[in-house]
Amino acid sequence: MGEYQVEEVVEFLAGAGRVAVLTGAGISAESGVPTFRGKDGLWKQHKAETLATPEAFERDPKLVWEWYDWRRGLIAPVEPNAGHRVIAGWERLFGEMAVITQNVDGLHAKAGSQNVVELHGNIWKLRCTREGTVEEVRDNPLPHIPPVCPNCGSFLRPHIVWFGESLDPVVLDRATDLSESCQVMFVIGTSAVVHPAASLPYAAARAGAKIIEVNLEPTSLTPHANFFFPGKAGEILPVLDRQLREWTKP
Ligand code: BJW
Repeated sequence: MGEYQVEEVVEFLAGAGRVAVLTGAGISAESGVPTFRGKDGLWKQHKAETLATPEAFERDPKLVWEWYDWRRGLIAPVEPNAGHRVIAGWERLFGEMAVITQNVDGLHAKAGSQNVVELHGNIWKLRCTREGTVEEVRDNPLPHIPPVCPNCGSFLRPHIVWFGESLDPVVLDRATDLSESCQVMFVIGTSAVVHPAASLPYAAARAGAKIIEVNLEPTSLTPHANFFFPGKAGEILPVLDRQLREWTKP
C-alpha cells in the first residue's frame, strides 16, 4: 500500500462528513464465508441458475433450500473480521455513515453497524411465497425442508434477491440516495458485476464523491476509482483507520 496514497485518502476522509461503504462478498471472505466468483467461489461448485433464481425454486424448492440450509450452517458460527469492525467504528467517526451491502450474511450488523442497507436481503429471514410476510428464523439446521408458512401452509423462501428479481424499491431508493449524497464512497470486496449494485459507485462519482476501492484484484470499476488499494480488506481497512485516527486526534 503506497504511503502517499494512504495519506491522501486519510486527508479526504478527515474532511468528509458523509461516507458510504458498498461491500460485497470479499469483506466476509476473511471470516470464512465463501465468495461467489473466483477460483474458490460458490458458483464454481454450483450453477447460479440452478439455485439462485425464482425458476429454480419453482422447479425444486427442496434442492434450493438444502443449499441455503447448508450456507446458513456455514455462516452461523462465523464472526465479523477486522474489516467489518473498522466499518462499524466509523459510525462514531463520521457525521453520516452508511453501509450498503450486497451480502446476506448479516455480519455488518453483528460487528455493530447500525445503518446497514441490505440490497440483496438476508439469509436469516424467510418470506411467505403467498402472503409476502417476512420473519427472522435462526433455527439451524431448519427442522423441515422446505419450510412452510405457519399461517397459510405455503412454502417459505429465503428473503434474498435472486437473479432476474427486482430489488425492493424502498431499499434501492435508499441506497441510491446515500450514493448520491456521500462525499466519499468505499467499494470493498465486490467484483462489481451485479447490477444495480454495480451502478451505485458511478452514481456516487457523478454526484461528486471520491471513490476508494479495496479488492484483492482490479475490477471493471478500478479505472474509474480515485484510489485503489490492492489486498485484503481485513488488513487494509485497519491501516487506514489507524492513520485516520492519528490524523483526527485533537
Ligand atoms: C476480496 C477479498 C478480501 C475476496 N478483501 N477483497 C444491467 C446490465 C446487465 C445485467 C443486468 C443489469 N441490470 C440487471 C441485470 C441482471 C442481473 C445482473 O446484474 N447480472 C450480471 C451478472 C450481468 N441483475 C439482477 O438480476 C438483479 N435484479 C434486477 O436488476 O432486477 C431488474 C432486472 C432484471 C433482469 C434484467 C434487467 C433488470 C438482482 C441481482 C441479485 C443478485 N443476487 C446474488 C445472489 C444472491 C443469492 C444468495 O446469496 O444466495 O447476490 S448474485 C451474487 O452476486 C450475490 C452477491 O450479492 C452478488 C455480488 O457478488 P459480489 O459480492 O461482488 O461477490 P463476488 O464473489 O462476485 O466478488 C468478490 C470480490 O471480492 C472479488 O472481486 C474478489 O477479488 C474480492 N475479494 N476476498 C478484499 N479478503
